[in-house]
Amino acid sequence: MTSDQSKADSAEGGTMKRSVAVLSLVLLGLTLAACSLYLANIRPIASFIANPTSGTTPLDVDLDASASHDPDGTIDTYFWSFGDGQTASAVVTPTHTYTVQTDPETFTVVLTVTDNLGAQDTAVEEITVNP
Ligand SMILES: [Ca+2]
Repeated sequence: MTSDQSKADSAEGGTMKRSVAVLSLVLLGLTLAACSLYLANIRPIASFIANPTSGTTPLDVDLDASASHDPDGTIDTYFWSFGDGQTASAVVTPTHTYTVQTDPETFTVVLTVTDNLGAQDTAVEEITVNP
């Protein structure tokens, strides 16, 4: 009776140890899968066209980021910094008006795109505005 009881206990202990080992392996596998997914993510490519890139104030510039893409996913966000202190987000084809007072000025437009896994890329274009 005592011997049977101890056998049963030890068998139960063995099953528990196996369960813990299996759970550990599953967790390890999930961690490795998450890491490889993150490491394998290819960065998106930011690209845009500005038209025109120079002119007299007030200058309406059409910006088009539709050539931006992500080789292995999708682009989640578009963020524009127009170079004159103003910004825009969630717009692929904004139009921005530049104004200068007495001297010509060059503004640097920076587009930042973020893919579905958080990787980013930027593209830059300069706009010259004459009074
Ligand atoms: Ca990607």
